[in-house]
Parts: sequence; structure tokens; C-alpha cells
Amino acid sequence: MISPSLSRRGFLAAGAAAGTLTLTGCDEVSRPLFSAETHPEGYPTVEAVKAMGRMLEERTNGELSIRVYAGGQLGSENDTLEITTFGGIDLNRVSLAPLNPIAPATQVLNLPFLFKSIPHARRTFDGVPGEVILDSMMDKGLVGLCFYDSGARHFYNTRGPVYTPDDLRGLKIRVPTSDLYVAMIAAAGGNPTPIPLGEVYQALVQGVVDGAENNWPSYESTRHYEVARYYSLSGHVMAPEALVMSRRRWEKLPQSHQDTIRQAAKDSVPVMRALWDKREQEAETRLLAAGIQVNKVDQSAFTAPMEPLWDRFMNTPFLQQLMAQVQALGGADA
Ligand code: GTR
Repeated sequence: MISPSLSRRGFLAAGAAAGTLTLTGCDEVSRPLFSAETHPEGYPTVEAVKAMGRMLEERTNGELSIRVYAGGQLGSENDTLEITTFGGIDLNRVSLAPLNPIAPATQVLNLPFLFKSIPHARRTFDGVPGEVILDSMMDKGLVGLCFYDSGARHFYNTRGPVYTPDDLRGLKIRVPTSDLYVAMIAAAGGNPTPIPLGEVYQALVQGVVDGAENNWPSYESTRHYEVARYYSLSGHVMAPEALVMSRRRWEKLPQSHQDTIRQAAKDSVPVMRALWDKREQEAETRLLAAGIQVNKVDQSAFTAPMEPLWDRFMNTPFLQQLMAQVQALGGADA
């Protein structure tokens, strides 16, 4: 049953996936796993899922494989996630924001200024909190397979450098569809405007929004830097990307295939990490050469208004405990 909230594009995508099935006549065990992806070919997440696909083919003598639909071909992350939960798409690589309303435990990793460093974030994704959060998706129709790196998100806009919340006042800032992001940008001084990623470039050109926030590679791959030339290093979020699978397709596979998929997803994490580190560096170099204006924000001016969101969103003992576990992994990384 397709939800009425699904956009026409998402609906067509689901139809297309189903159509492919009919055309190929493949069954639910052996046809390729269709994987949705918002980023273009060559982006580290795309290449990591393809690497996972090659591992699956090798390890199952071709019984399992992956076909990645990159560049948002199947629709926005919100739409494709919904389709994934009812089985119309098998795999989906998304950021955590669209998972926030589906699996509330994912919100922990999206909390502003939660991580002290990238090693702290990586210990969390690879450790017990990461596992608990991935497992929490099961009763929402999704099998959480692994987390991929996504660096740190920074503000960018068309108007000028941002140092303190006063500089964001009056600016319309695009956010992913998540209540936590909306609250975060409001607390940081801006006017949050939820828009799917694929529509943001046009919104920036037309002045529908004045800015957005994202990591270096996304700021580059979306070409938002062509319009929004001021990149202000806030590092307010260090949440990962997630690779999830439709539970409906999962349950049609034998246990041995399920185990192979879990292992291949895990094995694709270091592949992605190496690609990510390289891409982050290259994106920064290219963007600086392209003449964007970069500045450091006054971080304490943002942590103070944003930190009350921790208590507001960690509103159950389970979430509070999870948050405490993540903080405990901060260790020596000051
Ligand atoms: C990127 C992420 C995408 C997408 C995007 C966004 O960092 O890789 O999956 O979620 O952010 O802001 O919509």
C-alpha cells in the first residue's frame, strides 16, 4: 500500500523498480538488490556500495549482486526510504536525517556538537551505540547494515560569512526533513526551511533559501558553492550516512545470504573511509581554488543555544542512556 504522502516521482520510481522485476522475470532471491542513492556516480557512498556489490558477487558466485541507482534517480531520500520500508527498493544509502522520524534512536547521532572529534564519531559508529541504533530500525521495516562517514557539516550561504547566530538571523536556511534539524537551525539563529536535496540548487538561485549546511564533498558535488560562496566552518553535526535494507526483501533471503550481506556491508566501511578521507581533502582543495570564502565560526556562540536541544530530543530513558554511552566514548579527544 503506497502512502498518500509519497510524491509522484517516488511513486513512479517504485513502479519502475517493480516493472524491472516483471521484465527480467527474476525471482526475489536471485535478482539484483536495487539500491537508491542521492549522490552522483563517483561519490564515496556510491563507490562503497558498488564495492559491496562486487564482494557479494564473489562470495555467492553471482547469486547476490547490487545495482546502484545514483544521482537521486529513484527520488528524494524521504520518498525512497518510505518505498524501502514496504519493499519497493531493496537497499538505500541515506543520511541520518530522513531516518530521524522513522527510527528515533538515529537522532542521537544528529545531536549538535555531540562529537569531540572524527575519531570519537568513528568509535561510536563502529561500537555498541552504532550497533544498537542500526538494530533499532528492524521493527520499522528496515535492516540497518552499516554506517559510512560523512565528516562534519558546516553552514554556507549567499550573503556573507557567519561567525555568530546574529549572522544567521533573517536568513532562510535549507534543512533536511527532520524536526531535530529544524530546531537546530532555529536555535542557531536562522529560519529553517526543509527541502529535498535535489531542489536546493534551484532554491538558492531563486532566493527561496539563502543558504544550507553540509560537508565539503556534498557542498561541492551539489554545486551549491557556485551560488552560495560563503562557507563557515561550524562543524555542528558529525552524523554518519546509513546503509539500510528493506526487511521485506531481507526476509525472503536464506540466512546464509543474510550473513553474507551483513559481512559485505561491514567490509565496505573501511573501503568507504579511505575514499571519504581522500574526497574530503580533494573537495576542500578544489573549492578553495574555486574562490569560495571560508571562515571559522565562534563555536561557543552556537553550542550555548543549541545544547538545550539534547534534553529536548533525548526524551526517553533509552535515548538518554544511548547519548551517555556516546559521550563516554569521547575519551581523551578533547
Ligand atoms: C549529505 C548526505 C546526503 C543527503 C544530504 C542532505 O551529506 O550525504 O545523503 O542527505 O547531506 O543534506 O540532504
